[in-house]
Amino acid sequence: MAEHESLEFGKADFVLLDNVSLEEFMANLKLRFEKGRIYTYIGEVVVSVNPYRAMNIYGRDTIEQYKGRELYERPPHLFAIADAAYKAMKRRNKDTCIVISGESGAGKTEASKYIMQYIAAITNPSQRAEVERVKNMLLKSNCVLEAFGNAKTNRNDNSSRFGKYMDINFDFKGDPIGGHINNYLLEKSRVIFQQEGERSFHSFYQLVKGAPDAQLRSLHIQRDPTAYTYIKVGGQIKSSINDSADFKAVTDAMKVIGFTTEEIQTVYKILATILHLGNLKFGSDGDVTLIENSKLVSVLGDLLSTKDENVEKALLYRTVATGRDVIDKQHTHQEASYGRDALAKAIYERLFCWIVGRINDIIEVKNYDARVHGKNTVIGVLDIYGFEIFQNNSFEQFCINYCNEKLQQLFIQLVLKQEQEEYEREGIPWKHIDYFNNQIIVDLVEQQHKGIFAVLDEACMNVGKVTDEMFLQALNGKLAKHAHYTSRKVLKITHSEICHVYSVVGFIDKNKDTLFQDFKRLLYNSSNPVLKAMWPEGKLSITEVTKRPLTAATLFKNSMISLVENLARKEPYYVRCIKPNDVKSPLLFEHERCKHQVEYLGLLENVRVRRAGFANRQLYPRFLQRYKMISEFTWPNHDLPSDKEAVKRLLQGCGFEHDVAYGKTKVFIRTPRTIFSLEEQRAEMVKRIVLFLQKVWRGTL
Ligand code: AOV
Ligand code: MG
Repeated sequence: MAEHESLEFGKADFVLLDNVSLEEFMANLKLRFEKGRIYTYIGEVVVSVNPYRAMNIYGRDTIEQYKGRELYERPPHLFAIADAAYKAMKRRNKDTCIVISGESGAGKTEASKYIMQYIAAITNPSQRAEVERVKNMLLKSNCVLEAFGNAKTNRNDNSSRFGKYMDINFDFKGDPIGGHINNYLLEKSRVIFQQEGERSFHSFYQLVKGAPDAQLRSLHIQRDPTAYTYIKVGGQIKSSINDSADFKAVTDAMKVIGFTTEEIQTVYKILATILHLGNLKFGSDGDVTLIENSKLVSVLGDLLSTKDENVEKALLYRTVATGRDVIDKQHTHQEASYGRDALAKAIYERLFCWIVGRINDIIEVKNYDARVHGKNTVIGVLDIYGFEIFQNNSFEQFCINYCNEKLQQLFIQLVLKQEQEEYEREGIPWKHIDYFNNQIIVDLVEQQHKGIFAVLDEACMNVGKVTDEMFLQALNGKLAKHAHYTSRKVLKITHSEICHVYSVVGFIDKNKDTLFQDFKRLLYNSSNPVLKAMWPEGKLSITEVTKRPLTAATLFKNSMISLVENLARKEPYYVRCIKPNDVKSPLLFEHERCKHQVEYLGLLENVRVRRAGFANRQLYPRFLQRYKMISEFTWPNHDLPSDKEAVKRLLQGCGFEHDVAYGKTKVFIRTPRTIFSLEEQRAEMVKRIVLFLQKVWRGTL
């Protein structure tokens, strides 16, 4: 419990507050932030406040201080949590995960990178080349994924626009041997539209500003981001980021990871294709829809390695099967624009998923035989897009915020609910602590038949024209009585401290996520093998396509459910990030903003549960097995009626009686200090026993 830290910096663990009240919690959080102590514990949970300035606390010396130490031996730090997750994995053969949450701009992505750097730094002491290669890949993959998946928003200059869960696999020695990345719903609408003050994905600006002249020429791109409609909608071209330097870093990272030259070229061709698509204008001549700037068609043909006439046809017509006939139906002006935008979004999303897939091919664990090498264990790191409410919130925010609610529910389940239930099960005296159970909000969104996603899907299934207003009416009809749902013109969810408000405009369209089949066939028939490989479903002819693809909401819901199941199977460690102000200031601690976050993250309840609770618990036989040598009553064997009695006697003998409680099957230990002391005594005894045995063997006793 970091007692060596001076109180001048506040309490290093909120559990140590004199009174657990919101006021005291906030005062401690503020004091520590102002003193440059950005991390504070709640037991084993790290609360982090974004410092908005470079901190000198992530270097080699700091890493050394945390390596192999127990949590409470050093001041609170991300490294301590990373070390705890690593130790649990290594010592106890457990799969662990580190879940990082907090609103947009609170510091999740930065935290996830420091955690990965720490793990990379403390592993592979023998410098095995293969392990070094894997570590390098894992670290380099961040840079590439951020280029393609992050963007400047009004909340964060480097906002993650996708969710990321990365597993790092370890061998029996505890060295990384590979990994796997799962990505969740990229906010692809950003490819064609950004709110005022925002940018599209970094990758576009990097290309336009950073690519060498010759490369730009070959892509028919000018060095001027304002020349491209899609990436200037937000009116924000500049950011605090150096796009041109990043271009080089990202290209180098792709090379190091193992992307071939042809692959890298295709990546940039796709970006250029999107930029050109955005400038494509449709006009009409009587009933006929035309492409006004038809010169762009041949540019697109060149970039996509396909015939110009195929590009033109796919943009202006769609093939439809009517009974046995297959005909080409011309798009209206509006349909053509819709198709163009859908194509731009789809190829960017496909590119992103393909990049993740390529990275996975390269980092996946190879040649590992568990029968020979023992179990391969995993540490997962989750860095998602944080809760966000803008002036105008749409389907994307709805999904992002649902994801945050679901993870909050997991936190409640694992930290608050499970803890209380275990005390009850074990018969430990326990005062119930009230907390808001988020399940009701999660159900409101994801429940079968009745949830918002189900109502949305149902609306999308209807034949004929379904409008967003009809969807809203259906919601109002089905959910009118729900305590947390209110609606008139907007979709609104309220609970405790949170109020989500969404405009339903675009929900139907974004959920259906239609991409005309013709585009899929166009891309599949490209003579560029990399591009072709991204669109395998283009192989099917119009009469072969029968299945309606799953909706965006269903895909997202399913991926969230499996993510949560995956996390729940692992031993979780938590980092809870807080954003101190909205102006990115290192000095400002906005009380109300922070209080709000503390409340909806349920941190005070967390302290209460933790305080009433016990830091450590172990089954009686397991406890005895580990510590029996430190007591004359239990070493080498005890003659007491039960293991429970033996544990009692052992702990009485050590003077820890006041710090423990005895459950039906487990002993509960309140403070980590007691465990620490037991460990020390054990280590001392083991040393003595070894010395004794050595003497016996040498015959010197
Ligand atoms: P997020 O991941 O939580 O937002 P980031 O990790 O991108 O937030 O942090 C936002 C910005 O805050 C970074 O770009 C840094 O400038 C600064 N920052 C965060 N943590 C630190 C730190 N430990 N030290 C110094 N500066 C920091 V989002 O992805 O938008 O939900 O969607
Ligand atoms: Mg982020």
